[in-house]
Amino acid sequence: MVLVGLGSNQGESTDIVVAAIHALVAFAQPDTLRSSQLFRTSPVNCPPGSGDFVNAAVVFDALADLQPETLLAELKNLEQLFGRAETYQRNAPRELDLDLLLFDQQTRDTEIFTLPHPRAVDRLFVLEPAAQLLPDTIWPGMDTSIAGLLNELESDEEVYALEELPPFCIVAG
Ligand code: PH2
Ligand code: MG
Ligand code: MG
Repeated sequence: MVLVGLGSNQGESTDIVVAAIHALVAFAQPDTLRSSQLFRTSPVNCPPGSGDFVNAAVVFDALADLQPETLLAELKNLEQLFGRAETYQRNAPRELDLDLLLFDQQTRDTEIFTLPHPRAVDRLFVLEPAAQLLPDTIWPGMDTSIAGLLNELESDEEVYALEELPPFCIVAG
């Protein structure tokens, strides 16, 4: 099971996120990809003047032999394909951000990346969509389910479900 977080706050964010959800099917076993609702969220730790985000999450069964390292590189390719430019400004507005949140119960702590995604559990814009998909999944190293983490999180982030429907299996919001 792979959990990916999607975000966009530049360009046609809803269209970009929906198109990116479609693109992720390429890494999924047939008919396994499910999407959360789309959410409009207030920017967290972003430069002044940054716009709201569209956020979502998807879960799928990874193709056989797909490793987290390979998937991470593919996600980066997709970000660039959707127009994301390299920048040195932290959390600068971006057309597409694809974060590898979970890959089964695997963990990594290398130069390239940390798995599970280290900041995910502090962020409502991640946990809210993730909890629609995998409420009972235990977060590796935390002894708590995603629904439990969401429940415990104290946050002043604004996170609203959008009317637009994601292209796949819709989870009750
Ligand atoms: N991503 C960030 C930083 N801040 N805020 C929101 N609302 N949504 C995001 O996806 C997001 C963010 C870094 O990737
Ligand atoms: Mg991110
Ligand atoms: Mg990212």
